[in-house]
Formats: sequence, structure tokens, C-alpha cells
Amino acid sequence: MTEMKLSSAEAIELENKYGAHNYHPLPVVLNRGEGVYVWDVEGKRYFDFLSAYSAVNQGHCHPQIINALKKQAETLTLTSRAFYNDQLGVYEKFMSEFFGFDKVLPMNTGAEAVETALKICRKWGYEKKGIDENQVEIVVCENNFHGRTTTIISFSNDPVARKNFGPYTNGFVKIAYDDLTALEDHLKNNPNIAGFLVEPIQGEAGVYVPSEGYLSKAKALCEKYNVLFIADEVQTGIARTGKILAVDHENVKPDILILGKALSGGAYPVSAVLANDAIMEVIRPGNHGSTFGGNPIAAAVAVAALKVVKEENLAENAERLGRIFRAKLSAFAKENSLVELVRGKGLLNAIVINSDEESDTAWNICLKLRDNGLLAKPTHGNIIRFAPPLVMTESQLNECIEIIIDSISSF
Ligand code: IF1
Repeated sequence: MTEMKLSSAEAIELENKYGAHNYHPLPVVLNRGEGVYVWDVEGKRYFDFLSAYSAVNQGHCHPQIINALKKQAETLTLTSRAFYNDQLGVYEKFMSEFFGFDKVLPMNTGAEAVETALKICRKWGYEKKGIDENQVEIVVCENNFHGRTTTIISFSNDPVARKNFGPYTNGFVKIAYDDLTALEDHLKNNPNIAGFLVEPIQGEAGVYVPSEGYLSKAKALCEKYNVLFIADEVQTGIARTGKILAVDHENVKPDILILGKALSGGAYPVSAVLANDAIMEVIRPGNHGSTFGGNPIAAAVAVAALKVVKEENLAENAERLGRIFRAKLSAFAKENSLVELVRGKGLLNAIVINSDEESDTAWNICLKLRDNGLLAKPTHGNIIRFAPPLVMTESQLNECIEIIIDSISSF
């Protein structure tokens, strides 16, 4: 920690002056986190209703995760994959059994894991499906969010994320989300398709939950046309939606599973790609890697973070508290014209504010929530995402629901 005690204004000024302006943060400066709470530099306590975009599902600074981090950090931090280490194989076995896949490819950020999954899918397309050289295509959904690399934003339709970052990577076909007809049309008529990359719930787009059966029917179509079903669970995974994985709600087993964020409980960048041998064996030494991928700290932290998910029944808690949240906010929406609707699954929820995208109503509501001790941030324009740590208790949730209702009612 820095010696000097900064005021909020000073900290904001430093970031403005010396930091690239690639974000527009809510004006609050945090210096401590514990469980469902964070504190600002003036000592004010808030409920964290963003959880660092679902990376802090286990709560801020969970003792078991921090202890694993500290212990490994003072023992061996990084070997690179030029050598073996005593943490990685143990972690890989734990992950293989926890999620039910033969193999794990360890990476660091979510975007890296998505890129890794795309590379595995393409190589599988050439070497297993027999698609002609450089002809592989991967189906993605409109309004997707899978990260910020040049290839990933090449198939984004968010102009702010994409404009002036060309030339773009080819080989992607976009279809409407939650549209099985569109998916089948492409899979049936295009033999060059090797994969279908999908978020089980579209987070950034505004917590769009697809129709019941969409994921299982999409998986069946992928099997029918020999296409890999690739689930991006970076945001929806690790108990966030009330099951260990969002695809578990429909008992769907992806061909390739992408994890990140809460895989480490927010203590360290850890991501992973999981698949069975028939797919993962296309990756041979020298095909792919990263300096920090699979490092001992990541391995130790992720094992601790996943143990917390199971020991503290976080999926069941998210399921139960999510139902209470949506029931109470939906009742409120009926009597308040500002709230159009509430949607979500588990503790990944959002409210749609009855205003056009350009208006700053959602932003002003988040400023009001901040003043009332709860931190949330709008996603696209008029949608506010509500995603607290999954360790929240029912009484804390009810206190937060009161804050949300009082804050919105004051508009
Ligand atoms: C930002 C939100 C955005 C993701 C899914 C991969 C990644 C993400 C489904 C990449 C990352 C983060 C990135 C952060 C804001 C946040 C986010 F949806 F969660 F709110 F942007 F859409 N797949 N989501 O959600 O993982 O490389 O960031 O570790 O970039 O502004 P990453």
C-alpha cells in the first residue's frame, strides 16, 4: 500500500492525469474490501453490487483464498512452463474432476481463454473435421461480449469496442442470440463451420437470459452438424447464476468450456479452457502458451477459490437469493414507472430503466445508490446490472433491496 493517504479527489486526479482514459468509473475511490463490503478512502462502507463484473463471487479477500495466495507467493511464484512445478498438475487434476473434462489449458485473462478456445476450435476444424486450409468459420451471436483483443472485437457489433481497431480478423459468422432457426440455417448450409461460441446469458448486452431450452437445442444442433459447442462462462460460471455453470441449468455439456474471473475469487488473474482429449489433443508442444499461464500462484489460488464455492454452497445461495431479489424488484417495477423490468438468473440480474439509452437516468440512479451505500454501474445506457458477491446473506440482501427501492423512488 502507498504511504500517502489520498483523498478521493486526489486519487481521481492522479488516474485522470497519468492513466489512459479507457474507462469512465463511477466517482468512488475504494481502499478496502471484505466479503460483500468495500470501503472508500473516506471510510464510508458500501455493498458491492458489481463484484468486479462477477470476479469476486466468493466475497472480497476471502481468508482461505488470501491464505493460499500468501503461502504460494512466499514460496514459488512463477517457473514458466519451461519446467514443471508441484502446483500445476494438482490444479489440473482438481479442475478436470470439478468440471468433468479430460484436460485443462491454463491461461490468465478471460480474453486469453476465449482466444485459446478459438484457436483450439480452428485447429480441430482443420485436423479433425477436415475443413480446407484457412476456410474455418465460427458462429458467434449478435451483441456478444467475449473480451477486448483485436480478434474478439472483430466479431463484436459494439461500435465503441470495435471502431478504428481494424483491419479485422476474418472467419466469424454472426447470428441473432436465442435464435435456433438462424443457427440451424448456418450449420446446415455451411460445411466450414467448426464451432459455435455463445454466452449462456449475455452479460454485457444487459443480462439477456435466452429462452428455456435454447442452450440444449443449440448443443443438439452442434452435435448433428459436427460443430463444437463453446460455452463462454467467464462471467456466468462459478456459481453466479445459481448452478456451478450456467449451462448446468439445461444439463448441457459444452465441447469447450471457457472460465475466468471468479475462478480465482478475484485474487489473481486466472482463466482456463477445458475440453476432452479428442479435442484438446490437437494442441501439441509449441502450438500455444503464455508466460504466466498455469503459474503456481494461479494454481493454488484457483483450487482454494473453487473449494470455497462448494464448501459454502454458493450456487444454492445464489439461486435462493436471486429468486427473492427478482420477486421483490418485479413487485416494485409494477408500481414504479421508472423500472421497466427485472431479469436474470441466480445473482446475475439487471433492471431496465424506462428511458432511452442516451439518457443519464441509469447513471444518476447509480450515483444515488452510491450515496445510499450500494455500488452498481449501468451496462448499456439504461440497464443497471446487480451482481453482489454470492456469500451475501438474506438479511443483507433485504437491506440492499431497500436501498435500491428507496434510491429509485427518489427519482
Ligand atoms: C471490460 C462484463 C464486459 C466477459 C465474458 C470474456 C470476458 C468478459 C462473457 C473477457 C469480461 C468484463 C471485461 C470488462 C467489463 C466486463 C464486462 F460483461 F462483465 F460487464 F466488458 F462486458 N467473456 N468482462 O464478460 O475477460 O479479459 O476481461 O478477463 O473489458 O470492460 P477479461
